[in-house]
Amino acid sequence: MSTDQEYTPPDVWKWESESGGTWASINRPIAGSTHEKALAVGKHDLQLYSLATPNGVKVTVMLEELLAKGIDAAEYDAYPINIGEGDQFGSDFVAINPNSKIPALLDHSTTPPTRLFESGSILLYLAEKYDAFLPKEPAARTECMNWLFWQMGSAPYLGGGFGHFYVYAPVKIEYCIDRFTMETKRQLDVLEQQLSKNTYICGDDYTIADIAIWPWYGQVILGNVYDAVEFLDATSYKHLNRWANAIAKREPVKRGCMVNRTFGEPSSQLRERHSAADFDTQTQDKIGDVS
Ligand SMILES: N[C@@H](CCC(=O)N[C@@H](CS)C(=O)NCC(=O)O)C(=O)O
Repeated sequence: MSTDQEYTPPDVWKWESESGGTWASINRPIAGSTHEKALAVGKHDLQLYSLATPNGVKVTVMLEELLAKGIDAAEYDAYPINIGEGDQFGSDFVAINPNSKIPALLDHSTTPPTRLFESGSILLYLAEKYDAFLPKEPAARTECMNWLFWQMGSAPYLGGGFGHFYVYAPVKIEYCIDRFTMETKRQLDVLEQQLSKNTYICGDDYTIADIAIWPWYGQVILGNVYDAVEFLDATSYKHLNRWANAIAKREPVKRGCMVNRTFGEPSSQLRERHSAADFDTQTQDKIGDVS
């Protein structure tokens, strides 16, 4: 890889070498599966294949919130997909998500099973299926959709832009870090202003807009993601901190953050989940695996 400041692109880009950086070994310019791999299937209707990254956490928080509301039909089996090792390019996974990214969900309550990919689509599907965390009144529902889609369009600048160049890139490039820090701080201020007038993103009620936005913006503000609290002057966003802390204290959010987690404290990792009891007995510390 060239690390020159000045780069003249060739007429036609070619995939010649790894680009460097933390995720270089899994980056490819082509889609599709690379190997045959069957996925395990558990006993519940909902089968989740994911990882506890912010995009994955959106779905596990939603499922744990539904269960906490007493909606037992939302019971689910969750299996970890190791994106660092290329599990997302296995044949069964690609059949659920042709885009090869977690989270992916199969709903076996329909025939044939319904495949779901894209965290926003999954949240909306679950909210409609179980009639929860989505306002019914048309104007309120539209506002919730506005923020859900805001997240889907905005978070790639935070994750793929800021996070990539601040944390993962093989070299620190001032231009890139400046560009995406500017945009990230603008987005944080969008949320700060919205939350200065509302308890939750869309008003008085906690909705799938909060469930989509918190795993990225809430966790960046709290320092759980990217360790950039000081760099972003995150404590200066008072309303955003109030909201982020309130959501972090919810028990279903704490549980959702543990599911399919393969990093961090062993007691915080419930790599595979099949029932609520697993939180008490199956975390990495309890099963004696601290790898
Ligand atoms: N827009 C997608 C983004 C999903 C996504 O980027 N997932 C990442 C992990 S956070 C992934 O699976 N990366 C693997 C890869 O790019 O190969 C969603 O919200 O579901």
